[in-house]
Amino acid sequence: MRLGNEVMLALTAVFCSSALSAQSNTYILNGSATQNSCNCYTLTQTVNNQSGSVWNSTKINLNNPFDFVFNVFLGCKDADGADGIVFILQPISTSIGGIGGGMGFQGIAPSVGIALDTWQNTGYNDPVFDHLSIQLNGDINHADDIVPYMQASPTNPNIEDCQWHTFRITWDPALKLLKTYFDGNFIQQAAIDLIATVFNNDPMVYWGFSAATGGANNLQQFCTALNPGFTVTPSGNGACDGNAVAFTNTSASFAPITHFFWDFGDGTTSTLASPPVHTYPGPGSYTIKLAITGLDGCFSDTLKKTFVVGDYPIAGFTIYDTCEGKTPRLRDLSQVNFGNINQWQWKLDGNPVSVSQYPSLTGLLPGNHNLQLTVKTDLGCSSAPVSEPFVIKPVPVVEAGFGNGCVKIPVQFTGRQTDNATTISQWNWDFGDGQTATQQNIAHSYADTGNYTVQLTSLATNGCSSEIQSLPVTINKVIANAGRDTVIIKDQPFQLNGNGGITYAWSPPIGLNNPGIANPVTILQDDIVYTLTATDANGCSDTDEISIIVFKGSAVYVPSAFTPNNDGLNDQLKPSYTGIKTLDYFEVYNRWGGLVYSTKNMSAGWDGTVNGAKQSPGVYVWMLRATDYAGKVYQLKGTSMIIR
Ligand SMILES: [Ca+2]
Ligand SMILES: [Ca+2]
Ligand SMILES: [Ca+2]
Repeated sequence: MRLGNEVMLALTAVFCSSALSAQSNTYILNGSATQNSCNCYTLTQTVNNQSGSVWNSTKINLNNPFDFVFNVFLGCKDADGADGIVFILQPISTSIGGIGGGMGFQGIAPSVGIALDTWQNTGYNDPVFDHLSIQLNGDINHADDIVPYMQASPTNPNIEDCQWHTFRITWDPALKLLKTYFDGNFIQQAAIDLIATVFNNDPMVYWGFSAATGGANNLQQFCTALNPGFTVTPSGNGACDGNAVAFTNTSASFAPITHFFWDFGDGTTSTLASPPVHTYPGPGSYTIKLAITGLDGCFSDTLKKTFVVGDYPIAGFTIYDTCEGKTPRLRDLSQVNFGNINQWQWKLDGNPVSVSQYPSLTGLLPGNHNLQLTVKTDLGCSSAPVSEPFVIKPVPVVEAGFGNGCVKIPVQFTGRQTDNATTISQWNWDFGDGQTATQQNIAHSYADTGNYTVQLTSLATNGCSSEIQSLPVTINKVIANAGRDTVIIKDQPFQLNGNGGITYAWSPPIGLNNPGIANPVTILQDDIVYTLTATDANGCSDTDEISIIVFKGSAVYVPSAFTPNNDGLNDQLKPSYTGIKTLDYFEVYNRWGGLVYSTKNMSAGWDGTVNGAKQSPGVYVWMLRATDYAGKVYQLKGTSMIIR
């Protein structure tokens, strides 16, 4: 920014509306300065090359301490915002100021300036950040500073942030200490005998602000502080119904506060600096207001804060009896009219168990229990505790007894109760083959072989079910084979050949050397049918029969006549065979030697026709060859007559 140290002369004098204090309520405005309200002034507008200053019209005596609190506004432009404002003590005039980087302070001597500098003038060794400095006699070059400059805001290198900030300056003549604060934070101090060192032993000085713009600008303002403030106890969100609430005044003001106006939001008010504790008429949200008036006659804005008075919640819940191993069903029914329940304290059988809305109630032992709940709101209001009894009911315990079985043979299933706390009212068998039963003990037959999963549960009279017992069962099957039917020779040993099982029994035992083995030897005199019972390792069994014919001798007989008239008697010429194993042929010829019939089938015979034509009565010749079971061959020839 361009150097600017022009000193301006007085232009205007403006008076505040109240005349409560002759010393502090009259201010003289110069240059671009304007009054915004009773206690607030604009020093420069957003216009280049402006100079504004505001001076209290009455000198103060530096032999007395002061504690000045201001609100300052450095504008809304940072990089292109300039130049800053300076609090100045000087004995010369109420009509001085100047434009540019000197901020209206440059060149004024004797003087003390406390600058809030928002433009970096490298020629004056300004840092890049907005800074606070304590300087003497209008010398703005930091090379000559009596104490180091500091960043003006400890939290932000930029104070041209469109915000109001507090700016406090105190003077202690006993300690000869000048101290500065920004937004409530101590920033810098200078230990200096101002009266003797700077002001040539004259304690009387004017105080005021100057500000300037140059090639860049900002809206720059200050107020003599008139900031209402208070705290409420209890702090936080609020209080519970019926509790006393305390209010503490924390207002900050340039001039002494002459009047307080409290509105507690419930129709009651107070004008005391420290109002008595207050009890609100009931739960609700109240708007507390405080406005103050300074000794200079200025009225503050009204500070408003919302304060919530909560009511007491009512704890409530329902809990349902359940069976051991299950979690009892729980429903929180707590309620509150004002505020929000955000804390739950559960006690189970007298012991704290949870602070969740829904505690985890698992693994409880059977028996009588008691659950207690106390709730609290976000306003800190607690309910009375409520309790509910509940019961964890015992569950039956059962065992299933059975063994592996055989197809279509009933398997015995046995249910056994092993607890003594329940009375079982129903048993539930699932045999794994789609069949179920509800008896304690029951026989069940499986239609097919296989591995099945049997499940057993029981239901007790208290409504609780046992855990599912799940066990495998194997169903087996045996197919007995006694061998093919056969013909054997009388009195000759014959070995039977049974299979299909592990153990065997042949019945009847006639002729057998051992009826209890698979392959006994039999010697027979007469035909017999044996029944073989084969049994496997699981006890499954099956039976099969073998029919044995005993060959005792052979014979062939051919009738000498037959009567093929379809009367059912002797209608065929058919040999009878005894002990014959195979027939090679049986042939019939007519009287002219023509073959009229031939067969190898021992159950067949001639019906007296050839190609459907009845043959004439008379004599026919037959020939036959057959072999018996002993190997004897019959070669026979003879005649038979057709009789019609
Ligand atoms: Ca700036
Ligand atoms: Ca500067
Ligand atoms: Ca800045």
